[in-house]
Amino acid sequence: MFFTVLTIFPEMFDPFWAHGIIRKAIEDQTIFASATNIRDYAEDRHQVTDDRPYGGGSGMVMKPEPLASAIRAATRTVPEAKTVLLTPQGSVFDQSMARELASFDGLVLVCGRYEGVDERVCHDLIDYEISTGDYVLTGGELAAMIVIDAVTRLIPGALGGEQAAEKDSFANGLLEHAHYTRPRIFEGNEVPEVLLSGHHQEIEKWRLESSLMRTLLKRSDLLQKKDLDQQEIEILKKWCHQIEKILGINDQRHKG
Ligand code: 4FV
Repeated sequence: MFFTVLTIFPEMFDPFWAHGIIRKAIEDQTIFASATNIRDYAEDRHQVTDDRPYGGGSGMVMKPEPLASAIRAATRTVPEAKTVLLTPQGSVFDQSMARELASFDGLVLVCGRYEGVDERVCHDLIDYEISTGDYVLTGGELAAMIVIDAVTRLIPGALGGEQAAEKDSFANGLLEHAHYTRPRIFEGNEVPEVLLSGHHQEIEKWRLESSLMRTLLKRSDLLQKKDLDQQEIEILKKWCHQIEKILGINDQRHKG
């Protein structure tokens, strides 16, 4: 996977390339990553990349010429790359989009600044408009890092042996189960006994129930759009049963 970032602040990516799984993936050549300064494609001697908006108003807009030249240069280097503009106008990024992007050989990530980029660039040169969320950033760089991070994790070999992306949150449409590590007792709170049992089937069942409960309580929207399998249906029905029983007893108590 080739990541090419187009930005007026390429140095922002230096610490990002130099740490953790991203650093290892670059060292192992699992990914190839570079940040290019859009200014290098501005032909005037002041390398201007922004200008005042037609129609007036506050703020500046990124000029189309330097951006278009930078995008064309990047796609000449990686012809099969998809171009991505990070913008609040885009489809909100999620794990399934990360999986889709991870299937390509290359991504050219365009980071806007100021009020945004000239619309004509979006029209002719952008394959994907992606937003990392409904808020306004000062630039697309942080959003580009989020996309690169989430996509890199899905590239085979990027995560060391012990980690597996298919066990991720959202991999099965659920939030991840609760995680515990030593000490067995922390400030009086014990690790759930089943996790110490070595009984892998019981542990998997506990983890599925933990995932389902956390998703039910924190992100029931995810459960509503998930295609539940038989085991998940059984667990949810069991909980419904328990809740109806409690409500029934409570009714009796009040009718008493
Ligand atoms: C953004 C987002 C975002 C908008 C104007 C940069 C800023 C400035 N990008 N997801 N939310 N971009 O707010 O991706 O150019």
